[in-house]
Amino acid sequence: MSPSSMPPTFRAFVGMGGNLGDVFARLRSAVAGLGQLPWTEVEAVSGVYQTRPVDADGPDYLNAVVALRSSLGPQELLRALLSLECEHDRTRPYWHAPRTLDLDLLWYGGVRLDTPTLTLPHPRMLDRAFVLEPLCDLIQNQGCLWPHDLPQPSAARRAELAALQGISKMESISLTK
Ligand code: PH2
Ligand code: MG
Ligand code: MG
Repeated sequence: MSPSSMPPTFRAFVGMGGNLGDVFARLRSAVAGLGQLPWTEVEAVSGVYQTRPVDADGPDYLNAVVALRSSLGPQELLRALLSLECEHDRTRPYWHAPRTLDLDLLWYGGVRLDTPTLTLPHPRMLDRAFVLEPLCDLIQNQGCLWPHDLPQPSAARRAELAALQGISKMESISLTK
């Protein structure tokens, strides 16, 4: 395809998490799956964080955030994320039930959307340490740009959320190596 007929690409951030079974293996497999989606490239993958369940029960979660470039539209990307969840044995027995793999579209190119199945940007993304800390890891350590249309939380706010919600970076493991 000549450059002029290439579809435009957009940056997106996807939140990943799980707290059932071999979550680390499923997060790794999900990163590979994201990289195999059509018209989609994984730009960067954050560190892995162990986090206490927020408004949920069950064991601690592992969470991470992935930066993508994609020519899929936001609804197409959402459908692809839901199929990847299914391929990784995701079930939904009740609201916020423990899960093998959760893939949430957090932010997509500054697009604002409010539909029954997708709200962009994700309405709680800046209030959850399990999203904010991996996102800040991508910005501080991997050269990603902060989503241009979102307010950047102060260091004090980040520390407050981290202390309230309980989060620690698992320095010894990586989803890409
Ligand atoms: N996801 C939820 C609810 N609570 N808590 C943690 N620590 N990590 C999550 O990914 C998470 C949660 C709903 O999707
Ligand atoms: Mg979620
Ligand atoms: Mg979800």
